[in-house]
Amino acid sequence: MRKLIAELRAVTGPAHVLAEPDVVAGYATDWTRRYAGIASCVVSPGSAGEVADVIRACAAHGAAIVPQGGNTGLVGGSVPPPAGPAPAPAPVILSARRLTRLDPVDVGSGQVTAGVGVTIARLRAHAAAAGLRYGVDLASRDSATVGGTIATNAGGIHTIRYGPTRSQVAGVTAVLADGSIVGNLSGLTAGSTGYDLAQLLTGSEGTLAVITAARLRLRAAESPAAVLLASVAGIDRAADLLAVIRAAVPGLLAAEYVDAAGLALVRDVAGLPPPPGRGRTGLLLAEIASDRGDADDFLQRLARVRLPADTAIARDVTGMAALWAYRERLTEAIATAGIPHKIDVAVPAGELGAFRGELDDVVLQAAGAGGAGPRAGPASPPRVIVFGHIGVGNLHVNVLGPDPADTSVDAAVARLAAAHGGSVAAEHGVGRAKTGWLGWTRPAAEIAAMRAIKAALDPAGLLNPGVLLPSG
Ligand code: 2HG
Ligand code: ZN
Repeated sequence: MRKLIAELRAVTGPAHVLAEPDVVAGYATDWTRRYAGIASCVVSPGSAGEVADVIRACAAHGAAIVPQGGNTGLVGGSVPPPAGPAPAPAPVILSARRLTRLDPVDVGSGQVTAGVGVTIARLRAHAAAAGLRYGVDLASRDSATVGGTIATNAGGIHTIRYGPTRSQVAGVTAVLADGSIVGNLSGLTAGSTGYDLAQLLTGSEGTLAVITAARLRLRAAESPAAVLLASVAGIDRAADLLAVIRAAVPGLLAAEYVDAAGLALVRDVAGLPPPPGRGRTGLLLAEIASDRGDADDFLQRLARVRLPADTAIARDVTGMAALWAYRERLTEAIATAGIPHKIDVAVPAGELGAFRGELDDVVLQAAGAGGAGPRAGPASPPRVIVFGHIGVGNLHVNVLGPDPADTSVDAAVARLAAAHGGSVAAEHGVGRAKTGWLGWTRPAAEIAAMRAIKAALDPAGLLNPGVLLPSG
């Protein structure tokens, strides 16, 4: 191991290989604190060439590589497993921290080239300064990176308008497991010459190659003209109201849901004032773009929609941010209440009510059957919080209470989503958490095809082993 670390230091310079156990442990633990592993060191290469040399050195020593961006992942995909197979050296975390080059915006093509370590907040500000917009935004924008969001095909709050990260990726450069550098950043929209590497790597969670830079599509600038916050008694009501708003007002930039339990918690932890309504029901938040730059246009359209009487509409930046706070501060609020089970799923619009209707019983049953044993049950009933990007059927089910090491609740909720025609993973990736559930929605032939691709590109299984694909 010392020899590998010395070789890595020779590649990047000694300052860019961290091996102090305390420091490494920080990188080896994910945002949830639920997934923590063992790594031998953290290496931060400063160029694609250095990434290639790092990969070659690791391969020579049989050390696995865990690519890592902002480490804001929630499914264990950006951290190593608790213990590697006995004789093999512990994995090396390959951090994107120094791959932060951000080229000037190419206004002609409406694209920009960014290193994988660039944060989403920086990218968005950079695009905005050029009068354009990057289509992906999410609450973890200050830490989440271009690389991590490509690896997981992250969605975020504007998926309803611009699609997930996949829709923004026009090209990548990446280093394969044998150290060869591939891809291109030309951003040619017309250029079809076979397999699309950039799209293959998007959502591959670091298992096929290490992406070093990306060519990203930007959108025309469109600022939110208003944020609307309505109190709704449950997710099916939220879905109904959203359908009406959507039909009346084209150009929704976001459509988000927070249930009553989430609202109570975020108000309590973040000290937020009561929202519109009695504050005891759930919330539907819609962010509306003014399609013609005419700020009053949408109000006339909204006037035709029968909104709940106490709906709040904010049109100034401060007012809009105040309404967003009920949604945006929820993840951090939940983290203060314990280590949650976070189950990111997709459910078809028509099934949202039925899914929610069955959810509490499913959680209760799974929690009872989990670590505490069927008769004992957990000490107190699990707290179920449901929120997320309702406009694209992406729900974040958070459950507090059951032992973080017990995955019964997670599996049961994912199974319920699959039973309703949804997906066991929507925008957070599969990570280490969900590999065993892929077969619930992906046919065996598709999983076999994914395995064949993995075997072709990474025959020694060095790139993020144990992530995305089920072992065995
Ligand atoms: C969000 O939409 C993130 O805020 C995090 O995807 C979701 O905390 C979660 O479960
Ligand atoms: Zn989300």
